[in-house]
Amino acid sequence: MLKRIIQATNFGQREKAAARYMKEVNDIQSAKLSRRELFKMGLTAGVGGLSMVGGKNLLPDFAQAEDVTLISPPCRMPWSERLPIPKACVPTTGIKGPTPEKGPCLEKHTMKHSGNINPDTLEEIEEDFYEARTEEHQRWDELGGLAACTPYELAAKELDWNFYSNAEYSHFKSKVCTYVDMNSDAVGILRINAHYGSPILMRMYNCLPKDGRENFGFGINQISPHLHNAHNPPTSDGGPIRFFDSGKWYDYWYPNIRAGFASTHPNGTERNGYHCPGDWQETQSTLWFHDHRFDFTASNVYKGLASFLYLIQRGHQSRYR
Ligand SMILES: [Cu+2]
Repeated sequence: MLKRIIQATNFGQREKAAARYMKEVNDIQSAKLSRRELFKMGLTAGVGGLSMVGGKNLLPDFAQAEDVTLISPPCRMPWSERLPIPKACVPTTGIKGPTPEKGPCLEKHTMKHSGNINPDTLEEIEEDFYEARTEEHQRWDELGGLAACTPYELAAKELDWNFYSNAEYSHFKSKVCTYVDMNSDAVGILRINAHYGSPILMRMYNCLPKDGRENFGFGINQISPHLHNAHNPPTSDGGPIRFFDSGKWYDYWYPNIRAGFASTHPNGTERNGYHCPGDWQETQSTLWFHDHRFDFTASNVYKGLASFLYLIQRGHQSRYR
């Protein structure tokens, strides 16, 4: 198999392999087999069933892996579990520590968390956190400041996770990094329910392991949670180079306002009986936020640093669970 891959990286070989693969795909299509029939023949699972189709060798070139030993993951029943509905984060009753003004907080917050455990006593260790944000929130006072915000406190943590519900594999733990709602202890993938016109302050603590090398192969312990899309100030967007270290927090302020509110549509727009600040055509809905650390976005997201933010018009929430 390895030899084949090496051969295929040669340009000429790769083109030939691609052409052969496409011919095989076309042969499968012209045989007019349904997906179910292909499964019955084992076409998607192994070598055996392939020769059954018209006596031809229809095995895609790169699938000839007879000498590969499977080491992980263990087998499991396909499609046996329902996809989970992301748990809704619960607003905090009050932001702990100093009131977050538009500028950064200079005091430390001391707290215990399950991501920092004394290995001898198995007790949570007190840890000092400092605010990583250095820039002021733009238009903070104009859009209501803290009084207008629904506050949330989330933490990025490393956890042991078992992807297998089968009791046989209960010991099969993987290290994941994910967001945890500190108010409800719900573990990601999470969901923040947001409404147009109601700003949110999402305080994100970086509780990932202090030693960035203890990352089980990929990812990094610095984070920059980026709310994908939405009309937010750059200070709260989670840009690739606005990442911060373990042991710090960062206040992300989402005004939840439509684009155009300060430029093209300062008086707002009317739509379906609603007055919309900004341009109603800029309305969005199901958003996600994910880590965006420069050079490590893919690996940190793959490790689990992603969640949802549903941004809806107040009055429409009955459509959502
Ligand atoms: Cu994104």
